[in-house]
Amino acid sequence: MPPQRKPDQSAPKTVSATGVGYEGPEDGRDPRAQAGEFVTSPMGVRLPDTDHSLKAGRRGPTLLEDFHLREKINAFDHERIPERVVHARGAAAHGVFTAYGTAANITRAAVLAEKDLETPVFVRFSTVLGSRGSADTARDTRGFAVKFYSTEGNWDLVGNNMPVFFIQDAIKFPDIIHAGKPSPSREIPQAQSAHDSFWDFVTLHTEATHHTIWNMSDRGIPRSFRMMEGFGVHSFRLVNEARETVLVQFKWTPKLGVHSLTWEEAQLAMGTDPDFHRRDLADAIEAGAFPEWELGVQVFPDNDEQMFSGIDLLDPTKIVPEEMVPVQPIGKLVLNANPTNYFAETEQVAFNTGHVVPGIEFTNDPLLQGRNFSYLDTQLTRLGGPNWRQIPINRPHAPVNDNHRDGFMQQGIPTGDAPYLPNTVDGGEPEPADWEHGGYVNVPRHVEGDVVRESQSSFEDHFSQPAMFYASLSHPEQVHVTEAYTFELGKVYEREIKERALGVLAKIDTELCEAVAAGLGLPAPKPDLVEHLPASPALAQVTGEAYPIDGRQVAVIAGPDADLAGIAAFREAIEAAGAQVKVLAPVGGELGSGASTQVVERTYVTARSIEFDAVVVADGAPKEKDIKAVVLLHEAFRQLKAFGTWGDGAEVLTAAGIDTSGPGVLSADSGAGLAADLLAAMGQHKVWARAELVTSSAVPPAA
Ligand code: HDE
Repeated sequence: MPPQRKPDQSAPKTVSATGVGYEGPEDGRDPRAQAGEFVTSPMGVRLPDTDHSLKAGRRGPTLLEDFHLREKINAFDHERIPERVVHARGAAAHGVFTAYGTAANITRAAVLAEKDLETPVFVRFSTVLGSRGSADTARDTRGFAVKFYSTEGNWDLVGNNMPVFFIQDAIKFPDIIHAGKPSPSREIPQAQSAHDSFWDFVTLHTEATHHTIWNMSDRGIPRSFRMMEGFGVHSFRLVNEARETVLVQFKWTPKLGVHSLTWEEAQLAMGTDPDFHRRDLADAIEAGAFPEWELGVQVFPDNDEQMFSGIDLLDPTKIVPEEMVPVQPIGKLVLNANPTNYFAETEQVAFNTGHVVPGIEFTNDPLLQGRNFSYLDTQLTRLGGPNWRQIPINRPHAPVNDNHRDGFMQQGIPTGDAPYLPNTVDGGEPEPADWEHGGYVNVPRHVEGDVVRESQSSFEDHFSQPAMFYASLSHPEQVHVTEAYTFELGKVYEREIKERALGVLAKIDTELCEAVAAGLGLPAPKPDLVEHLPASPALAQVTGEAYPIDGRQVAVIAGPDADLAGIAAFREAIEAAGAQVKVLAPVGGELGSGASTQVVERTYVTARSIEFDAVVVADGAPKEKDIKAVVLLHEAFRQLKAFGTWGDGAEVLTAAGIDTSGPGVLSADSGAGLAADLLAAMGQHKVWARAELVTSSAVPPAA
């Protein structure tokens, strides 16, 4: 008989970080929340005064024995941790992932395979380049990182809102990030790619062309985190119960459709509301408009070549068009709760591509292989030691018996005397788990080759897919791409870099290249077009399809004489469809009197166009011309927002110089009557028929 586990050798009592037992909330207060009745020291000593330090006399020196002063200042001095080296700026939410069961034939991972299984998740969205305090709406790729607290361990799907990456090999990651981050000498510009070193890099490493054109497209300036796709980028290997494997690429499809800001909105938001995306996510969840995505996979045979129809599945700068391999839905994600504490959750969450569960394995994509090292490594600096896994937001929900010991800030109190295997001292436990017991048993993978610093020749095609991407976009999106290149390259000082960039565009599309060259005042190089696959309609975001409008915002311009009953009826109809109304008047306070009043939610001073998806003028709104109101209307018009009026509201638009018969300017007899048409217009996201009217004359629209 092997010896049995020893009884607990009197370890400290199980208590929370605040010293209170975990038994459950006392008086409805969560014992972990540090929200008890009395203020205490970190040791739990109740304090009579936290505003005065202990002094020898009212005017005397402060005493060293003032432990409260020293502990308070000491804790404050160490509140900051290093921000993430990339993706520093982010916002997150809790939610649930429900598997459809449709993936059961391709993976044994319960989180994906088990029909109706609900797995808790934590999802963090981010920008890449900006520091933690930068603005949300900078033109950039967005991170889309999902931590699944599955019954078989944590799985992290650490993706982006774009399906391709700048580089093909992890060894270049420090270089692309050094080139994209602010200049080492002046530390500007913040959170932007519109500077010399970024364009220097991407025109010298032309494998970056595909990701760069995605960044220059509307995907670089999303309207909301809720309206972005997400992609795993790499091919992953899935393994089913029969130990058969397939390669897959993951995609998140948002229920609300993929929508973007205009560049003007993005720029304005950087100043007027740098928290634009963070606020939108938190507000929507608080209002019950829970963001939703469907997870899908493109499935490929796992053969020796790891190619599909000439497209290298190990090259993260390539996609396989959905028209060639459709995305098969396998589950649904709903975000239903905001974090309680930004630092404890959103800042301390640690994602790692190396967090996988049985049934999900890696491929030899050289970018993925490097990431598997990096994400584990970075947490040591960021979170201060190996026990970052024990921080509440990072803990698996599956039992952990890892035999790891000690280290800074150990939170566990391991019992037992044999943290090694095999052992007899602790009765042989914990035991290794084989396949039948849910162990992470790798499916054998054949590997052989010479040791070389080289990549495969298929990695040398840098231009055919960017050309396909551009050809696939709708006309307004192509115009935006032209404007974005013209803006970004217009901020570059070195002529040689701009010329190199034009040389790249000459391979993608002649009109794009000529329009950008014209905007830069440089000669367009001769066309040098590459061949590409047929356009992929799935890549366009402006398709004419209508989408739900959950959480969208409508401004109603009103004043003391406005039709309050009409506003109430309008609000009811808009809110019933899931959007929100904000009443805007020249000054704050309440409109009306008696039983029918209306609180002014925004004033001409506090409102800015970027807050709203549509602008409506109520019957009876003030006719006096106010420059702030005129600016708001003009901006909203240029930003392609739907307009609506009822009664004499149209006069306000006319006085501001807006053509009430123009595209996307609706009118009705009553507030209720306007609502249905306005909702339909908002479902299209923007008034695309107005796009031509608001394009800068300096940028000739692409044909
Ligand atoms: Fe990351 N990346 N990355 N990345 N990445 C990090 O991990 C890295 C790459 C992505 O919300 C870091 O914990 C390398 C591709 C997201 O916390 C770091 C390479 C994709 C997030 C890191 C890549 C991503 C990160 C910084 C090239 C899309 C934010 C802090 C081989 C598929 C996660 C941290 C969050 C964060 C390294 C490339 C997405 C340093 C070396 C490709 C969404 O480990």
